[in-house]
Amino acid sequence: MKIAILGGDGFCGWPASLHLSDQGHEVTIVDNFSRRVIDEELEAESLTPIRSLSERRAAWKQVSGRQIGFAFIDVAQDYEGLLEFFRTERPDAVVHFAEQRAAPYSMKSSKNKRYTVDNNVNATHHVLSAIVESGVDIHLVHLGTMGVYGYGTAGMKIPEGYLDIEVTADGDANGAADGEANGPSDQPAEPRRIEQQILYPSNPGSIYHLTKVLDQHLFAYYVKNDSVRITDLHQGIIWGTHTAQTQLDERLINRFDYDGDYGTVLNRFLMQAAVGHPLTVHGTGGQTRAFIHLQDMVRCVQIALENPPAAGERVKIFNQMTETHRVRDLAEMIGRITGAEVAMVPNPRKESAENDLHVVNDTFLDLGLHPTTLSEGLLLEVEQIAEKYRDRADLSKIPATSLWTADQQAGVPETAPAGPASSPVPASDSVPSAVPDAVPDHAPVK
Ligand code: USQ
Repeated sequence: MKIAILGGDGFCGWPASLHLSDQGHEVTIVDNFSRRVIDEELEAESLTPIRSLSERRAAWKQVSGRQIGFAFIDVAQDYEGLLEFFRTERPDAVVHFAEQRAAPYSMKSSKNKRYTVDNNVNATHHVLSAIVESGVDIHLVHLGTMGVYGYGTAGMKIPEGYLDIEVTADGDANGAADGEANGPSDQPAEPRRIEQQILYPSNPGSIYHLTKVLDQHLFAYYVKNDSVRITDLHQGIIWGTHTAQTQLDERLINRFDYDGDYGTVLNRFLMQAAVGHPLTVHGTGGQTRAFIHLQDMVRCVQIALENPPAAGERVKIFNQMTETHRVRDLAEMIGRITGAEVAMVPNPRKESAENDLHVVNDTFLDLGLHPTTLSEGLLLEVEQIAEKYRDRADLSKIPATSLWTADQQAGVPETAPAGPASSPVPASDSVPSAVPDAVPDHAPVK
């Protein structure tokens, strides 16, 4: 299959590109390096030393004998470039990872909120519009989030995208209300019960999550009007950093975000344990979330590509998660196996202090996913990766300081160490080595 990976230089996009290339697909990455630019803006780079995309692609060719193509396109801003790309490349499938993905980053300021909405909603709409205008029969696979549902369960398992509902129509067969005149037969009818399926009511917890809700409506419309074939993957929190391919060569290494904006909870706790920082549990730690290992993510994307919806079929929605955990339970478990201290810090987010979460994920299991669930061995493996690169960490970047409202407080532990983890990193080293790759290059490079 010919597959374009939008956002293929990022945390999910890079390992997915490698996995699909390894499967024998013809992969082209489309990226504008926005994630590397944000690294510079936040002065918080990946804990692992990621290479420039050109070096990554060259290393992959050397290791596997396979080529990954590249086109520099800002999907959110350069509609014509994207359209031209679809027309000339004619991909069978597009995997859309090209969105700003951090909730805390999206909540930092009004500028960040506007950037996240503009970037994410424009990117998704440009992709849909360009698929229709190009006339190419493309299956779109989009990385969505479990966060579109919110994290309450209303006493039931969260279904895969659609909720069964039943409405009562109290009019007669012609829709007139009881007692209303309605032509020849003016007999009130028995109330009728009508079954329907609707998109599960959304309840996003950040501007970032809200953009994925808006995406869902764009998808529903383009399926209805243009019969675009779309799969939306409602993904939980990723943990882990390696896949089978990223660990083949140091130059293929994936990102490891640990900072307060981009680091996600389980990887952050493992990194914090590795560098001797207290584990930063926000609030009571009663938040329950869905998780999936990075290796399962790439496999799920492959399964989704192999099982496209038919033209005219509604958006296929898969819950891309394998297990749920409560934040404080994770912290306690990591504290137990690593000896790390657990710190309860103020919650910088406006979110429920405690919630249950039960989720249906039957589609991927039925299609052959064998989940990689949390195990001590795998957790320690992630901690060891963090330990290996601990000298690159800037501990002052660990606490989450992006506040959801002025009423929240930063998640800073009372005993937090600050500054570099051990040997200081010279300031010049904090500039990502990959910047030369950010030079615009509109032609796909094969
Ligand atoms: N949390 C802590 N301590 C920390 C970091 C986070 O207690 O040091 C808590 C947060 O307050 C939150 C939970 O852990 O209650 C999850 O936070 P997170 O940063 O791991 O995850 P989130 O902001 O929800 O976003 C991440 C990804 C996003 C993806 C989402 C899937 O960044 O792209 O869509 O996970 S989900 O959470 O299922 O919506």
